[in-house]
Amino acid sequence: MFLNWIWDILFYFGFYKRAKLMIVGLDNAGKSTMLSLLKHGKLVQHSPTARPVSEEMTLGGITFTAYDLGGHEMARRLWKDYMPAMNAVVFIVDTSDKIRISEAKTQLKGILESELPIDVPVVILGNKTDKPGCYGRVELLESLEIQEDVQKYGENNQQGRQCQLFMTSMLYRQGYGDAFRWLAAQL
Ligand SMILES: Nc1nc2c(ncn2[C@@H]2O[C@H](COP(=O)(O)OP(=O)(O)O)[C@@H](O)[C@H]2O)c(=O)[nH]1
Ligand SMILES: [Mg+2]
Repeated sequence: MFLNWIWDILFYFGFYKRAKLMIVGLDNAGKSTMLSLLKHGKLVQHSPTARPVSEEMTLGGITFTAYDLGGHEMARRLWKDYMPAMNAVVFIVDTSDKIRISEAKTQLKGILESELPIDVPVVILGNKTDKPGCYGRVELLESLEIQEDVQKYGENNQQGRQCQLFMTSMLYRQGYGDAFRWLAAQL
């Protein structure tokens, strides 16, 4: 149930420590949708004209800041400035958009190999798994070229950056609860 896990996580993040989470991904990946799910527990459709490049919200002690990557140099410069202050990064990718997957890969590599401190965990959400013909987990690991990052820095390895991939559907409210639980456990 939505409320169970969200309060678990808010409790963990918010009462024991205050946390800053950065939510990034190409535009159209599902970031705003996820924020509205977290905030209202339901999907809110944004009109194309009312789609901000960056958004911020606070729940409990957690600040969620979402940035669109790719095509927006301003946003990119903005989140780079914020990066050193982040406690965790959530990277969302649209698994049904095979045309832009290499663009997403470039952005993700930029984060994993960037000035983001090595102790900041990165969780990757392969979103829109409900769409026909989308990439599955194995295909996504391959096309994003993150097999190594996810294995090498998997849960049992304390060296390097903690990095994990979860498959999600915001439409069906699937997968992101597990992802946030994993993230909370890394902090
Ligand atoms: N089918 C499907 N559509 C989704 C899912 N998540 C988001 N969307 C849709 O994808 C579009 C872009 O989502 P949005 O949250 O605005 O992306 P953002 O640019 O990353 O903030 C919207 O029309 C959403 O309704 C999902 O899991 N499945
Ligand atoms: Mg958005």
